[in-house]
Amino acid sequence: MRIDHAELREIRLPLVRPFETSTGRWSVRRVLLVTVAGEGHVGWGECVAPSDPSYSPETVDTAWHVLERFVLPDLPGTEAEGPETKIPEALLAPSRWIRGHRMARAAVEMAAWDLLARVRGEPLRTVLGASLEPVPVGISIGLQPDDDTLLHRIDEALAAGYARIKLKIRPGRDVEMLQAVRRRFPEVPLMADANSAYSAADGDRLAELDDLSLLMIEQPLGHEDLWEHAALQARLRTPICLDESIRSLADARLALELGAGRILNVKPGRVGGLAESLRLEALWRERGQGAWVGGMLETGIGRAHNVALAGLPGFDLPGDLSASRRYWARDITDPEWEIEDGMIRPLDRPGIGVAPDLARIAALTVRHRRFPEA
Ligand code: OSB
Ligand code: MG
Repeated sequence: MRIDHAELREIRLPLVRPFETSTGRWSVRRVLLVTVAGEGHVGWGECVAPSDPSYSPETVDTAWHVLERFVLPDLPGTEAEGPETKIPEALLAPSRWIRGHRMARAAVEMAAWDLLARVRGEPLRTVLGASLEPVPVGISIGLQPDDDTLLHRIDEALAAGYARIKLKIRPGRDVEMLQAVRRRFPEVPLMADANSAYSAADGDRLAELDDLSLLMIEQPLGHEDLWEHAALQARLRTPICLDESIRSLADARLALELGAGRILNVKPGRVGGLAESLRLEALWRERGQGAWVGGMLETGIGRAHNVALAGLPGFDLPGDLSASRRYWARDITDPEWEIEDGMIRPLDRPGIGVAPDLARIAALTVRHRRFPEA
């Protein structure tokens, strides 16, 4: 497979409602889209880096810089053959020397997976080695101004069929808030995500969550605090799920060795792409630990990659996949993603399955570059 040219664009898409976490508030999603063209087909990838470095060091602008300056200029003309699942990473070999910037590189790697699947005429799910079965879907609900609003949002999510509710927490909106939710919804599969809002000194407070039958507590401590997570896990009954802390297979091996968490949230952007996600899935499955596919407020394009990945057997827990309408008044793909009976179904069509709405994407584009230029 050969890549002839690539394109990079930034679009801006307003969220239907602001999304608030312990680190800040998202109102408009700035999204970088990458296309790679070759063999008569075009593959699409989405960069999940946010506007600011609050989730990881990467931002939309660092990703643009690294892609424009170091990754995409070397891509046209690269060729790779051999075992199918090695091709996307092999196509990125010219930029293997780059340290970090995984979200930037993942956008290209994922576009190469879509291209590979389209060239083969198979759904991305199939190329990744997964079935086309629908998968259960959870929802991530941001911080709300008060408990009444939160309970109302949970009612809406349950009515929409979501199979698991994840609530964002932070100091000041944690134990009492979750107790109120548990009183109202004693049986709902519930979990909390702190996005690193706590430190090792908050162990007593976090231990109070053990009485709430949470499925897991996601990333309570700092993004570099694996050792502290291990100490916390040793005193909690509730499983810890790691998100920000796991950027690679090496991080995951260390986390397992330390006992830093029992459950893994895999976001392909965070770990550098789908190939690394497959290695994480295999590792976690071999160890018999729970795992699921996370989200970063993606458009229908990034969501399609996540839905494809979520079909692998190691992802045995509902992912943060969500319907398009949860975030967007109108998505940029045809069709948009829908939930049916708490499940999301991959499309039986080549590649990511959904068609990017080119006219709408053009109308939303604020900057654009082509490699090689025209
Ligand atoms: O921590 O999982 C997270 C959104 C943006 C950044 C980080 C996170 C999230 C979510 C939303 O929880 C997941 C989604 O529905 O896309
Ligand atoms: Mg998280």
